[in-house]
Amino acid sequence: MTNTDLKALELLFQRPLEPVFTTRDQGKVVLELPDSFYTDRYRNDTVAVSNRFSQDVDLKIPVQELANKPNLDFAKKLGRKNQFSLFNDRHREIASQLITLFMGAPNLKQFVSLAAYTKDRLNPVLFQYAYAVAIAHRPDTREVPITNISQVFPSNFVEPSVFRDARQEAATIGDSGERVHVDIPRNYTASDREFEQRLAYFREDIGVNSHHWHWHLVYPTTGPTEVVRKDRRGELFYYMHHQILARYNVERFCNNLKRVQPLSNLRVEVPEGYFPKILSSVNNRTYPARVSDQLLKDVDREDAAIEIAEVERWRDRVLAAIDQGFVEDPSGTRTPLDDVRGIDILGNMIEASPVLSINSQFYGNLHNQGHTIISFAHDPDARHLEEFGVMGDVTTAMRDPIFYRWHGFIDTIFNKFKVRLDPYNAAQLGFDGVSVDYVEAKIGTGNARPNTLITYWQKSSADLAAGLDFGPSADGNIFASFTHLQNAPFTYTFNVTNRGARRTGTCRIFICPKVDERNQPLRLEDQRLLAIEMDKFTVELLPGENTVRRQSTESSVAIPFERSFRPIGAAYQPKAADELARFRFCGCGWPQHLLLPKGNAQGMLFDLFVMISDYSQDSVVQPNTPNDSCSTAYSFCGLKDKLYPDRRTMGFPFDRRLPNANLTEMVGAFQNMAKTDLKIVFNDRVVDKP
Ligand code: CUO
Repeated sequence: MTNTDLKALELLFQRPLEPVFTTRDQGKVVLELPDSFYTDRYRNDTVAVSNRFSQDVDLKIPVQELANKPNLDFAKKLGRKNQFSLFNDRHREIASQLITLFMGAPNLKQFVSLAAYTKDRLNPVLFQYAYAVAIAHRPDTREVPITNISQVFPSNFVEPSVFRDARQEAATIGDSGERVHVDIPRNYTASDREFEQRLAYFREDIGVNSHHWHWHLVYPTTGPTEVVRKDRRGELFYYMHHQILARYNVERFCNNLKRVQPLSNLRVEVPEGYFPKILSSVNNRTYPARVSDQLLKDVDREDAAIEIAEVERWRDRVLAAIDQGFVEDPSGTRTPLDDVRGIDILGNMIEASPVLSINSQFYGNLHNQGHTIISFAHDPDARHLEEFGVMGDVTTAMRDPIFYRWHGFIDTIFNKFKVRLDPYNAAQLGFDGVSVDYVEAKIGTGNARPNTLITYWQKSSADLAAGLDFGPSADGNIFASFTHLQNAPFTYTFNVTNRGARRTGTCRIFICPKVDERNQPLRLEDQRLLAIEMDKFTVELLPGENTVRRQSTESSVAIPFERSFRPIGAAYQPKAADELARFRFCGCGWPQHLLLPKGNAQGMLFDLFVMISDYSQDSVVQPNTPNDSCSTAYSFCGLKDKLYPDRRTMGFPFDRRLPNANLTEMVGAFQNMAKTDLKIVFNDRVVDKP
């Protein structure tokens, strides 16, 4: 990166707990601060401190004095060693003010100064969150890559003994220039006595959790309007989390477990316990656990207070609104919950975003406060001085089995609304004159058997050096190896006949499980709720026969491994302008290595469903903003600064009831749809990443 201001911004993602005057980029770069930037602890030693850290560096980046020093009193309530939660009202309010402050910096240089000045004066997790939101939304920071959260705060993602190994390894071989490798153990949170442990590979996957963090970073609930108010954000809250649920439930079938039971009753004991064993970076304590059969309680703490009865009241009001078919704003004006805008209104109201909720006084803050109650179940009145558990933090919530029960409940509310809408009719589902005649998915290009896909374990590594504060700044990075599910890349091939003039269609690919965990066939209504979106793209159809080919790695829901875990440091940055552009803001998206569910050893059966819909009913006229070069995961993440690029409601056609008795009948009734049996075979072996 040529511009040193942009470089400085990138460096502020590294070593989040170290003072801003220490070196970054493996000891190669240092920021030169005005004396007034040093915190009281170092104020009397500014010369000595800056000399110490500016020896042997290749680059010194001067930081401008601030025109006005900001008053940071608003953030004082959150100490530097406290946990920061996006689900906590007070924390969100602090974050909102900080984002507003960052967004308001008049130019790039002053933004660098503001960030450098505030970093050591604020809670480090709060800082990194608000800072990343500002980088993602300021027009002048478009080129700054947002470092993946698993690399900024690795302790939130991996088993803590790894860090001791990493420091030890780096101290012994780090200076030799060799790469330091450490192993993250598998299956460390529970034994196989706990059935839920069968899903640990999914819940504790680094890519899954960093995707979730990144999604909430792109779609904050509070902050300046231009940051919060995004096209169809409430609907995307529903849809992205709904897809996570569908994937999780299917993954459970693969492991002989039944679907999650939605957490609809907050007054009975929760059988699922969870002992996360990961460390919080800010205070070096492990995240608190929740024992099995814990009863949830009203939360009455200085940092959070919420009664279960209040959450129940909000739930009942939301359900009543759905039953009545309209919502009311504070002045009593009614807005109908129709088939176009209804789901978006509900998403923002249930999550809830205080900026976008139609009436947060009345409909409350249902989903967020559910997270709060669950996350404090172990210490609801702070008598043990414990902080929240993993459910309190978007970087860690998806590790806990109860996440899927709570979101399962939220999803049932959204579905109550969806089933009230009329089933899709023939005009909405069909595409006259277009027929899909043949569908297959096949691994590679050789003679593999069509429609048999393979999953296996893969060992990969990610660089965690950026987040290892006070660690060795030796030349070389620290690679942590971990084992994750992987799928063999495959190609879809469709034959499509177009009996009209040249036209455009949207190709929608889903897989639906055919049977449940007991091998019982699923009804269309169940398949609809469990349909996993695999891909969505436009196709140009010439008159006559067309063959459409698409690689699984091009999926519109997923991003490749390399984009989730790109290495840190100048040496790894692309030099060419177009590649550099692709490098920025690209971390949101389902991990490609979990694109397919695990399947099972015998081969689990799915319907591979393909539909080509009429693009003239799907297309969206975009505002004239620069192209986003990393738009590949738009189904889950939308497009930066643009409208959601598909006019149909998200999940179409499976988001609403369908007019047919089963999928075979539906595909028979509509020529623009086709399906085939697909088998996913799991191969229980570990392969090193090539
Ligand atoms: Cu993503 Cu509950 O919204 O965690």
